[in-house]
Amino acid sequence: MGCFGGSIQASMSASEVGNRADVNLDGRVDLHDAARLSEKWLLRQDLLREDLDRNGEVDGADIFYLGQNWLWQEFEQYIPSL
Ligand SMILES: [Ca+2]
Ligand SMILES: [Ca+2]
Repeated sequence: MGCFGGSIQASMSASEVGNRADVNLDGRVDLHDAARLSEKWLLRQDLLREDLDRNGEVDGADIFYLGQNWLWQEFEQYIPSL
């Protein structure tokens, strides 16, 4: 448990399963997540999923984080052999 253990922030730690950039929790980082960020663009509020770097605002740093994780997938796609 980190410094936020037992608090509401504990559920938003960097060690959570998956990828923070996967805002809609569908197992990949793509345009759907970018759309979620655009809906909350420049919104200042604590504990927003779209605030990827957890600085209290949905801003350019979050777009940068999304870009670094672009096309991430939770599971490898099944590619059948020929
Ligand atoms: Ca997603
Ligand atoms: Ca942010």
